[in-house]
Amino acid sequence: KLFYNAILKSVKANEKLLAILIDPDKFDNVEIDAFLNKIPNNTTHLFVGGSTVANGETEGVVKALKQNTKLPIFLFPGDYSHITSLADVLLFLTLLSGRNAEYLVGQQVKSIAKLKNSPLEIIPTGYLLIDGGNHSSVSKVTATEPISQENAEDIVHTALAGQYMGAKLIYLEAGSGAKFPVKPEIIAKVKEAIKIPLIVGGGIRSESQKQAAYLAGADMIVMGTAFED
Ligand code: 1GP
Repeated sequence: KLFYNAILKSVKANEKLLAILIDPDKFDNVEIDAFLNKIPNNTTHLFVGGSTVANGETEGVVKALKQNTKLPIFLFPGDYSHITSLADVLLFLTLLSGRNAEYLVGQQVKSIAKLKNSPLEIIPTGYLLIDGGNHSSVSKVTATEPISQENAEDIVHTALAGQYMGAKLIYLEAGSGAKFPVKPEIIAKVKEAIKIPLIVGGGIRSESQKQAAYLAGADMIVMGTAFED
């Protein structure tokens, strides 16, 4: 549990984590140097994933990243077919905000053939899609509705259910390219309720949005669109 323990250690030391998300669908391996030079110096993790990624594309991107950076590479898959053992970690996602059995357990079962002999570190992650003001691709692909930000109690209870079910991370997701990110008040309420590290992503573009999310209690922030060309 090398990579998970490192997260716990950072959280304990109150060191904030920053993951940059690479969507293999929109990423050109030829530009890898330029990309790695452009991301912030305080980047701690690279996430690789997207809702719609062509077959084999994730592996190519992970391979290229591995050759060019020492940052830990976390898979953030939209589908079990995106899993590759070349990464360091798999965020084993459960879409807790939705009621689509395929994304609560179906995809997880389908992934096992690939995972049972894989060296990937697997981190059970409760994934909550929160309304970010536009129709996100997560919502489209999974045919689930996000939870409204008006519904703080529902969000907190869903996150806690995830923790009680055994999740080791909770991920609040407003959706890539969200009009507005998860509000600081929501982040604060979830952080107060749970005992496991909290990841927040979707629609975070500015330094002030980032700082507000950290201040509210996000342990790790994920940014994607802000670093896409
Ligand atoms: C990760 O989907 C987000 O949770 C990334 O969102 O592309 O809006 O930064 P952005």
